[in-house]
Amino acid sequence: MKTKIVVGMALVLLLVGVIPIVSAPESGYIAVTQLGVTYMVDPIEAAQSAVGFYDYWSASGHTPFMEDVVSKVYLYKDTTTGELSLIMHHSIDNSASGSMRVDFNLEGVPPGAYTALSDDPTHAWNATRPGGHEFDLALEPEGNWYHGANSDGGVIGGLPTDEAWCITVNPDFITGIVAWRFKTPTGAIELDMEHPITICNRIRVYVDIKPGSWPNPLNVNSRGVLPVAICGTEDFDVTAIDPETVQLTLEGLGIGVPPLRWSYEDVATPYEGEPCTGHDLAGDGYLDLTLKFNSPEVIETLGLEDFADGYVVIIILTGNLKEEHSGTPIQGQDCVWILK
Ligand SMILES: [Ca+2]
Ligand SMILES: [Ca+2]
Ligand SMILES: [Ca+2]
Ligand SMILES: [Ca+2]
Repeated sequence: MKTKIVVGMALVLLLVGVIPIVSAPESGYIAVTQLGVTYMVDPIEAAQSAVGFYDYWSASGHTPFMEDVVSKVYLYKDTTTGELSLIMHHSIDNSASGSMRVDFNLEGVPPGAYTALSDDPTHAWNATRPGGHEFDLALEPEGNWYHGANSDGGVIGGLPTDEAWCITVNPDFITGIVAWRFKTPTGAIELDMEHPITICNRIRVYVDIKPGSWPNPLNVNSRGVLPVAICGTEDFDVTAIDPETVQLTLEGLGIGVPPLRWSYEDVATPYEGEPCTGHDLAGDGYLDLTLKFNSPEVIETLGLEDFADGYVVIIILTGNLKEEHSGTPIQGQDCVWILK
């Protein structure tokens, strides 16, 4: 047993240096979905409020991400307070590209979120909109923007980080804007301007691939089943999960593999260390949802045979709670060690 643990740790130390590890947020996971493809995203972070970051003056925002005739959406975290916001902006101050009209119709904005900023705060151009602002969560559509030579946009503040929610943005790019992007800390996701996006904060669940063992070797020629547990805790009853919605996938893959069958048994203990480290503990007194996946199907659909021998791959599990628990989205992850 001691030898096995040492080998496992050596493996992790060897591989962590060369493999991009996606760090797990403390409370949830944020996913952006458009046309069936889901991307995991992190918020932009800075030590100031979202309104301060938007830097509204001269009828325009002045964030570092503003771009002529391009619309951007992103999540923003104020590291001094932890407040999570959603920032939207279109084009730039002093644009010479002519006028622009954009509407955003939002659905699913969670309770507690509020209109933190409207660019612009006065709405003189549209007499049919009852006073208020160009961006206002109390109006329909929430975003109703027109500008000549400046930016437009808005900020939603107060998004809960410890509960699940999904905001859908239905865009209507009427004139002027030529591209739409979701900005991330490392780049941007190019969005289709004709279709809505859904931004979801999911409840984090603890996942254990091959419960009771670590590291989790997966031979790409395996013909059997891959056991996976979703761990129950003092605060989380796994019978709230709808097992039929559970899938294994990879980040950004867009498709997943459902389980063959499932049952309820105490076989695993949550592991709270760094991603792609683990333990071989079995039951802890809390009931787990145990799922069996068809190994060849997982290997083929996730393309695991394309990884080199010895690679450690992050496997993502997604699903939903049952309808009586509002169908709340859940997500967790664990890693497999590819063997050939
Ligand atoms: Ca305007
Ligand atoms: Ca403006
Ligand atoms: Ca395991
Ligand atoms: Ca357990």
